[in-house]
Amino acid sequence: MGRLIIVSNRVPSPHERVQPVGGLTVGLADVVRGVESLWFGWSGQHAEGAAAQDVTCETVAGVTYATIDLTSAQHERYYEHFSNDLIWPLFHYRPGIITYHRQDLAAYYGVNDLFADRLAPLLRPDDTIWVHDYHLIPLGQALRARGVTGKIGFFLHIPCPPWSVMRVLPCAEELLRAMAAYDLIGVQTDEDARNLGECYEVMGLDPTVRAFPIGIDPRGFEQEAKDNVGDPEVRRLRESLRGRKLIIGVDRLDYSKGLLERLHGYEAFLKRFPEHLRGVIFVQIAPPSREGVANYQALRRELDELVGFVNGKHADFDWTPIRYLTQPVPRHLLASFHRLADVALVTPLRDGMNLVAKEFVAAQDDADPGVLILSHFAGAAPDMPEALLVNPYDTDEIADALHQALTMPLDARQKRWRALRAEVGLNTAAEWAKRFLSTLEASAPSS
Ligand code: GDG
Repeated sequence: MGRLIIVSNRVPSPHERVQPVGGLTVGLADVVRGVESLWFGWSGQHAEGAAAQDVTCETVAGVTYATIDLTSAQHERYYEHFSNDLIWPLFHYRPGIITYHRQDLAAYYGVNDLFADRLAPLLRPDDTIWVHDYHLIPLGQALRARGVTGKIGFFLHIPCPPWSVMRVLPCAEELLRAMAAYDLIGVQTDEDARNLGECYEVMGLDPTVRAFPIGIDPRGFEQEAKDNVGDPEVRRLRESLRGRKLIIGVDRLDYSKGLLERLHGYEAFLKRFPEHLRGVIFVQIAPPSREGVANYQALRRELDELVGFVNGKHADFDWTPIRYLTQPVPRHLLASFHRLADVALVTPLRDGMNLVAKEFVAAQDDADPGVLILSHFAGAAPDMPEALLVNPYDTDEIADALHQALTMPLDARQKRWRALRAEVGLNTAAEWAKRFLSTLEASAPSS
């Protein structure tokens, strides 16, 4: 058995390996643990000139982290523009907010070629290569062009829209053709697999596409949640609640997460169910991401404004309905915060999977479990029917679900939570990786 080679846009820095934020790094951190592996990608650093493109290697606990820097121009065009201002919104069904420039497409291919140039010499013939996410769609093809013959699989962490949306991308066919060079293409849900299958049908191609819903390490997360309930910071949160119910939201600050819609829903709840005024506190943790992209800056401003508006309108001099934190919270505290919470609000407008929904479930306890409110449009929704499923565009539905969750009797909460916990326990990150990699090993070579 050769090594496992993971390739993703970002390789976590030593600090991020301990405190990963973001679904992909969290999921993969669990996968590489204990396997001889090499993780290749961008360091997160900028450097100009030829030195930027040298590979730096560091081996920690059997995992070699091999990184290159990018120039600021590469970062801007490949990462901010093409990946995050075009593919990300389009694949999240938002063609109305995309920006396309041919120079960005060229930079996208340029960085994928650079990755292939730097990675190919590090490879051994029996390595299995697993490429992650939308930044690296053409990488498999670029590696093949450099004579790499081992198995190469690809996993798309974000949703895949149907052809009618996909074709808005001016280079859609070219990119999908490049993606077809992988021996296996994994997506999150059956809906994504159907959509991608439809795109390939239109193009007359038939690559292997399968759904592999990603999971978490539920025991690990549960343990962190239990172990840290006595932490002074967690105690501070509990004491500050003074017996009020806690509603929690945890998201990267991203328009796909439905944060504005959630706040409107919460406001409708405060208006329509005044009996809960002063009896609840909504803690929204929303660390900013992709701060160089204009749409994210605009969302940040809108959120700041809306939180201020709702708090100003409904607060009393000794109670504030929303606590809004843009500082990331350390993972062990986050786990215990989830454990304290009575309700989690997870309302993406579209989401590949959404690990937060699964983490909330893992952190709860059977004696007094909280209730998960989950958007239909999260990839997690089809496997979590015991959550209170909502359409995030319907503010009143969010309001109703909040009232229902906060007044739900213990036995009903336990019944729902036990079913959800069983599901989260079955489809773990480790199982996800095992299923993907064994399907990849068994796949027929694509070239
Ligand atoms: C992509 C897809 C798919 C968040 N805030 C803090 C923090 N987080 C952690 C969460 C969770 C992760 O970041 C976010 O994961 P999600 O799955 O919710 O979302 P994306 O980052 O958009 O991930 C997504 C995922 O990839 C995996 O395939 O599920 O659909 O979009 O683990 O807990 N962690 C810490 N502090 C924070 O403030 N420590």
